[in-house]
Amino acid sequence: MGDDLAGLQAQMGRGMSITLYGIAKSRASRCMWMLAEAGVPYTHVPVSPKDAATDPRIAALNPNGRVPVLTEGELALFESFAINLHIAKRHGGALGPRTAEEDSLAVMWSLWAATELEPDAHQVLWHTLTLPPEQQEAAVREGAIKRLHRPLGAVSAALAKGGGWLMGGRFTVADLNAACAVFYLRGAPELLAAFPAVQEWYGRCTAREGFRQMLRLRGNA
Ligand SMILES: N[C@@H](CCC(=O)N[C@@H](CS)C(=O)NCC(=O)O)C(=O)O
Repeated sequence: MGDDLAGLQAQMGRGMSITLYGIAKSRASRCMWMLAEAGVPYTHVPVSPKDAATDPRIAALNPNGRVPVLTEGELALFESFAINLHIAKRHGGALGPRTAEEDSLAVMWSLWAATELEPDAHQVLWHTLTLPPEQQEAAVREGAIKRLHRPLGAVSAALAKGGGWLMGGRFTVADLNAACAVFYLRGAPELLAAFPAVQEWYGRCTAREGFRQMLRLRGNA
């Protein structure tokens, strides 16, 4: 992205207030992490996922009836990773893409995190920590863990090539969004341990003050 375009976007974003809908124990936490990294003040409207489909404020902003939703001026956005890309581009400085190529890479890693990593990582979370033990299915968990070897191998390779970060040799929204999907693997530490480079990168991402701040909002869970 050229300096002119980035400057114009920053100018457009200045002065417009941001509101984030969704409790910290939902995918809104991803946006809380991003907003903390960018140092952007915002109003928080804590809508629980169980109320999202019937909350008229959400219905007016997200036809899917889900959180998170972020508004900035007239703009209403749903999809946690897309929200983070927006925050990074408009307010994130070096956290966002510096060139058109980096913009494409950030989108690529975000779509990859949503499609290649999140669905199976979510299964691992549900079948280790979220569901009551009697509803957890070892076969579902093991199947998901097996499939996750391929995308985790892809992160390892990208980190080796990229100097420890997914793009631009620095921590960016690409790392943040991907790490949000890896967060679902907290019930399977043995899986991450099988990918030392990913474990080390994830440790660096989650040692950041922005992540710690988000975790405190979740009650450290
Ligand atoms: N792909 C969406 C998923 C959003 C989503 O599933 N949100 C959950 C909370 S984490 C929700 O609002 N669930 C309520 C429902 O489905 O009724 C995103 O990443 O933002």
